[in-house]
Amino acid sequence: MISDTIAAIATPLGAGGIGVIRISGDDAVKIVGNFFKLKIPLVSHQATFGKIREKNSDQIIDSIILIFFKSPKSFTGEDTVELHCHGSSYILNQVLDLCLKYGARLAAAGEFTKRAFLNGKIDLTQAEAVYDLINSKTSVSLKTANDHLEGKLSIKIKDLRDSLVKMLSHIEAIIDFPDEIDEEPMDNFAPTVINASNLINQLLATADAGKLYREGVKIAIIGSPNVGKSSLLNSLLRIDRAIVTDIAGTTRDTLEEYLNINGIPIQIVDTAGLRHTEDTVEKIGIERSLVSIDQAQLILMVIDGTKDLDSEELKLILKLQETKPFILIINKIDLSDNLNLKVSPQYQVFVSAKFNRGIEQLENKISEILLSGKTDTSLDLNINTRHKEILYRANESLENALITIKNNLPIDFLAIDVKAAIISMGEIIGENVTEEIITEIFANFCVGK
Ligand SMILES: Nc1nc2c(ncn2[C@@H]2O[C@H](COP(=O)(O)OP(=O)(O)OP(=O)(O)O)[C@@H](O)[C@H]2O)c(=O)[nH]1
Ligand SMILES: [Mg+2]
Repeated sequence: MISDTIAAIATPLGAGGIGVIRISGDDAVKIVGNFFKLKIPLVSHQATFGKIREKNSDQIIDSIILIFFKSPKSFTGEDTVELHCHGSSYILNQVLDLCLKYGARLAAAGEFTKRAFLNGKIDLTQAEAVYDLINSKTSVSLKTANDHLEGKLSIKIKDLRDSLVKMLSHIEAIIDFPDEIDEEPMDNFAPTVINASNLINQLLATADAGKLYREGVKIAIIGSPNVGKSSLLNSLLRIDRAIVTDIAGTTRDTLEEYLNINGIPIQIVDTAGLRHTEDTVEKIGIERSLVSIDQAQLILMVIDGTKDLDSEELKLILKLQETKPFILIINKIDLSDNLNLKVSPQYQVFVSAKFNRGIEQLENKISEILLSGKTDTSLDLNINTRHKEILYRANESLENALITIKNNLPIDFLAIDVKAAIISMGEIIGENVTEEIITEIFANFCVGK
């Protein structure tokens, strides 16, 4: 049972216009009353202006806006007070200290959201959506998070579970009251099981895209010196980020940046040009380039379209063909575009990094490759890895149920499998989950959320 009152700074530390402290629990109002003159009666959802200062002290700490949310109409479901202070980490820490001094406990990571879940305000998919919302990097991950927060996934899962629960009670009635309820041909149960399994497969098909949009991928730009790798980085970023010169070996260290390509969060790395060198610094840079190639899920291999491929480039392309998805980028098409390619990579794009030509085609090619085989257009719910594991298990139970039906085995077996599937579905929305799983989910949150 939740009994104590928790407090935390809910906004990021550092100077800002405002900074918010959140206090949740039975004693929230009483605690705040020790350093803020409350207007009685305190009205829920109304802002009150006032000063923070300890009783019997002249020292003002801050002038703030207080908002009270009376249980159960708050995010956590408990009495909650928000103190909107000026955004100084010194002020916020002073006020937080007062909360702790008068009886609040410092909230653990994600504890406000955990309480919202434990108090039945949101289910587990919605709690996960709160995390995704805070961490969303592109419009696609934002939409998924909002969809899940609205309960779109929960509704699907609950409908699915309800259909199985209905079937299970029918099966159990047949088992428990054999004299009163006529036995049914096993085949009659097949459609419900098949429907459930189909929907689960549809949901599973969104998992890979979900992971891609949530977590993103790492892409490395590689190639010989002077082919235009840094120019390409700059045109993808649409800013002059990396140094570009006509001197071969300009980029000596890897350079990482973040991009949003058609809704996919991308970490992009510009690397030092690959060549044999005796220069110590350049050598280390090239070693780092090789590490980046290893770590990337997709490679952009740049070549100079005005020159023939040299033997090193050919070797690299052949190696990539065996190991990694890559796009061959033929650069400098403003100078010449009648290149006679000796290789036929699966993907190639012609660009002029200097004059921003072909960049959009390149971006589309990148998202097309990353999404290939991952999108399911019928359901854009983008489930996460935890949902995926549970749905796999649920599907296994349903497959067993189908085997029971096909082989006309005793109906008790069917009851066992359907029950297992129902329990799995419950785990997704947070019914019958262990304390361990709950702790793991909320441990990823930040303090104050
Ligand atoms: N005409 C033309 N010149 C380009 C293009 N892209 C790059 N360059 C020029 O090629 C030279 C090398 O460009 P960088 O972007 O520094 O090449 P890099 O591959 O990063 O080179 P290193 O860092 O030395 O490995 C510069 O003078 C660029 O202006 C292009 O599309 N067209
Ligand atoms: Mg460079």
